Amino acid sequence: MKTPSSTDLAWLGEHAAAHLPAQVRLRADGPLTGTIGSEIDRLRSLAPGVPGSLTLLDLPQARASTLDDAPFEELAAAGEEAYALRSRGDGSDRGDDSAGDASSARLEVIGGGARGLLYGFYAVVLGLAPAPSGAWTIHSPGNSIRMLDHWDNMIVHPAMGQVERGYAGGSLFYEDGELREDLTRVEHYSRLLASVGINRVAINNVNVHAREATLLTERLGSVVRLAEIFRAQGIAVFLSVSFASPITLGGLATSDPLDEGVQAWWRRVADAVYAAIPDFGGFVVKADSEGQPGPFAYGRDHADGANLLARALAPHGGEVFWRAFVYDHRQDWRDRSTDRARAAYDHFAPLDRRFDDNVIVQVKHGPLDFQTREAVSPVIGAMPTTRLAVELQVTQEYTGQQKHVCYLAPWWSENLRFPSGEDDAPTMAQIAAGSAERPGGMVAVSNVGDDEFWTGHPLAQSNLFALGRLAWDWTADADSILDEWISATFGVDQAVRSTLRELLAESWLLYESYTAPLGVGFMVRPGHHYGPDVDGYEYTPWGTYHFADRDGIGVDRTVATGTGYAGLYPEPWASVYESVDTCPDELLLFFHHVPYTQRLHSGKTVIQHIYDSRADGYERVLQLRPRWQQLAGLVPGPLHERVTTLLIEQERSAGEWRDQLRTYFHRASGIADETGRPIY
Ligand code: GCV
Repeated sequence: MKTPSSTDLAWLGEHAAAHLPAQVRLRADGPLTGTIGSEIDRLRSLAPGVPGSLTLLDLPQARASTLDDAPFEELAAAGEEAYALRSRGDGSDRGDDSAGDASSARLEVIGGGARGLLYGFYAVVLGLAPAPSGAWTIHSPGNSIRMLDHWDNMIVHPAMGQVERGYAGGSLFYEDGELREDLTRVEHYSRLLASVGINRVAINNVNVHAREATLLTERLGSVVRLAEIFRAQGIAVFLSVSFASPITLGGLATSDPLDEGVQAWWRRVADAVYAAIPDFGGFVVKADSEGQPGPFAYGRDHADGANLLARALAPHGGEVFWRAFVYDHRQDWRDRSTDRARAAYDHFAPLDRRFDDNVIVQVKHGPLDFQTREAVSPVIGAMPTTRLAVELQVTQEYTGQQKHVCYLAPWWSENLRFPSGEDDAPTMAQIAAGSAERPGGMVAVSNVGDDEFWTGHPLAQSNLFALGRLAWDWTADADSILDEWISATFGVDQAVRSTLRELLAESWLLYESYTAPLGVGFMVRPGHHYGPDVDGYEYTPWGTYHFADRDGIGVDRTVATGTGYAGLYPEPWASVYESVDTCPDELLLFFHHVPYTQRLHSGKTVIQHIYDSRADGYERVLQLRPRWQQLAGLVPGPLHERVTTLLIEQERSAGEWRDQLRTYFHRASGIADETGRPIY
């Protein structure tokens, strides 16, 4: 564990507490039951005892109280994660010191259940929920699944490190192959997660190695301890499990999902897990993907595989998160007919209706792999009777690895708001959210490690915060979420706020501008995936190609002449993407192979766009550091230093991207940059 830290270095620190009106005190209103109850009691005890009050009541307490005008029935209908909020007394919405006579300020929060009460408390502390004076407002999550997956290994993996695609140090949970002794930071982390509404967490890598596989059996005690911590914040713990566990852990000869011995083994294991952790969440599974074992080995499909585990968990109320990230990672680059983008659709869409009720198919938001820009996965609209969760990547594998500033909420919002068809067709987020009978939601890969700032790049905390906020309400505006995060973390100093807004708000588009162009993706250094390497993946088996030659670039995914991928979308998208004329510029090379002289809707040719945006992007990166320098003395010194160091690396890396891409495409196309800027 690096320097011990606290929530002070994140959004639940001193600035967040400042959202509580100075005059408001937390008042105990009787004991709550259960461990979340103890947590709420603890939170109540944190506030200063001064005039005014914050009343925290759960529904039964509220019904028995004097708050007889509260919206009890509506709140009960909104569910146990909902809360009702009202401010009274000083006319201010959050009891801002400057507003009115705050000595009589009073905030009242009623939780639909214990979790709702906890969320209501955090919303007040962080200033997340407007509470108009006098009127009750009810807040409830738009998704019932709001989950973070950790790709943490117990043992440091020789190639992937301790946290696969982790850029914030080692694991928060494990050290030297065992659970950490001191789990104080896990407690802090669980509060950070609950404060933005996360209610599920998976505690080990989906690539399940030998040691981590034993969390299911001989190391279950570690899971019990983590579950105790997360339970206090209303968060259910999940394990990533290996499909081959009956063989590797159980000594069976097979893990065939239709084998009765295998079924009995999973039932026995699930029974033992629930005996130790009665509120255990369930399993996350990566099967038949990048070398992980799965049902294909036995001629079975992914519904057979998922239902095997679902049936072992069902008697206990557990869930299986079954990942749709299934593709051939040993493809021959010479084979132009195989398209990795199609794979999840081809494997999963035909299985709609086959999954048990407690299976959630977890689908990456794009068909490739968390690229800076790619199309929306067509799987999400193709499985109407299956419970789904959209998978996002908070850890910045392809988006700057927490060395580059890259606020991802605008990118996630764009995906979540994507309309699945014509007119009133539901958005991707609405489809994933599902219904009361078949609830789904959002899952994301965490960006947190044992780093003192939690996320390596302190500004990458904004992504963790935003993920929770969007999982709670996918319609929330990315800029407003950014403002919430800034005020909770850094307070309300105007200079700090406007600088951070400038640095972060458009940082995803900035990152896109100097990396792989126009939706073509990848072009990163194989293995670690950081920095430019245009042909790094071009002749590999991973299915991640750009097909650039002297005449043109891009992947032909049309129905007419390409892989047919564009035809997997409903209208209008199938037609929009099929034609070069209507395909959006930013996805042109994702869907089409075009000559360098192809004109974009922007009026530029493809080649001039590549030249210009890489050079302009780099120039804009150079403006970040001077801007950040203005905050010296206004934000904590160590944090300022860390960001400064990382901005220097971002400049270096963006320069490398600029020069490699401009030079590569000049050499490939032989076409001059009309601005005459340097090419090597
Ligand atoms: C956990 C990408 C990453 C892998 C990751 C995989 C996945 O391919 O590079 O490290 O493995 O996605 O989502 O399973």
